[in-house]
Amino acid sequence: MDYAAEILKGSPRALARVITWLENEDERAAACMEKLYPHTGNAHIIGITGSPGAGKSSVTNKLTQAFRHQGLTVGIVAVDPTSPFTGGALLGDRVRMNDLATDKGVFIRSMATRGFLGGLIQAMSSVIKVMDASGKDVVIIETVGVGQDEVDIVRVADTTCLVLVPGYGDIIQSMKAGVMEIADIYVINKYDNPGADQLYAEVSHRVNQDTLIKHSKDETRAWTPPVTKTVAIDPDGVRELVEAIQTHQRHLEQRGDLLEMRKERIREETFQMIHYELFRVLKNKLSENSRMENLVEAIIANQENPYHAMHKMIAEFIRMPTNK
Ligand SMILES: Nc1nc2c(ncn2[C@@H]2O[C@H](COP(=O)(O)OP(=O)(O)OP(=O)(O)O)[C@@H](O)[C@H]2O)c(=O)[nH]1
Ligand SMILES: [Mg+2]
Repeated sequence: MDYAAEILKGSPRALARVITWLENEDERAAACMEKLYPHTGNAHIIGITGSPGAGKSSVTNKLTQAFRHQGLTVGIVAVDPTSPFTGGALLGDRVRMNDLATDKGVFIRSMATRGFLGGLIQAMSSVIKVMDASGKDVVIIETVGVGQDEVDIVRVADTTCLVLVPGYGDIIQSMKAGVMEIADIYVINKYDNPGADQLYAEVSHRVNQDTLIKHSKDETRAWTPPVTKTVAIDPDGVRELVEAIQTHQRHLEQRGDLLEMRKERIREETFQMIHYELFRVLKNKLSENSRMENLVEAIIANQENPYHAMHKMIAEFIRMPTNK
């Protein structure tokens, strides 16, 4: 079966299969990605990040409904830092996303953050590309913005939304820690809860300060991140956010930032791909005939040292014929 061709025709089964390959770092994914790549670059990639329980899934759900009303198709990747397959969080997500589950214009997938030899970001950006190639107009990535991994994931998004909620004592702290800087749009969710106006004022103040500094440094990229109010449990509760996201998309397109961003991303991704592939090939090579084990023994016995061994291995590797 030609999975790439099936994905291009929009088959959700083929889409699911290839994403599984990517998750398992199965070699079959590579050939497929090569065929799909020319069909990517059309989707608008939106990152939704924020503390656990901030309402990311609820916001994602409501955004998806809004995009569907506009006739757009949507892919969703929920990144669970713990266990997406057995964890309660996913169950919760399933319930909240129930109304989307039967919609053919929506594809939902959850992904673990652990274990990727080739790097989570690379696996993630491939998953996004598969969804993009399958014809999704919008791809939404939901991730808890706590660890470095999660912050990095957000870098693959065109538009990053940071979901904040009133009543958390750590807001100002996270602002200081630099988590705030990744946002293109701030979302004050649970606006129906007490303390929302105060949080809105704090965040707006902070954004204005930051923007003043940024603008004085770089006039051409001026974008003031809007602070939006949402109530993700209300039917019409994310309207302001939808508008902000689409304004940001137009901003990127008009200012040519999108092209710059994509170039930067291609540069980064290509380096990463080469890096991990070299690593994989070399690691396989070193596992043959207990070579690594012998090397370790030699180092322990003071007959070899790792610096010298490294140069020797690399020199040998560079002379190696490629298998393609
Ligand atoms: N009152 C109120 N409750 C909300 C709002 N948005 C979400 N919730 C509730 O907050 C809880 C958590 O929402 P989720 O959407 O699961 O939050 P999340 O950020 O995806 O959570 P994790 O994925 O577990 O980190 C649920 O009980 C939602 O119903 C809102 O705007 N107002
Ligand atoms: Mg969630």
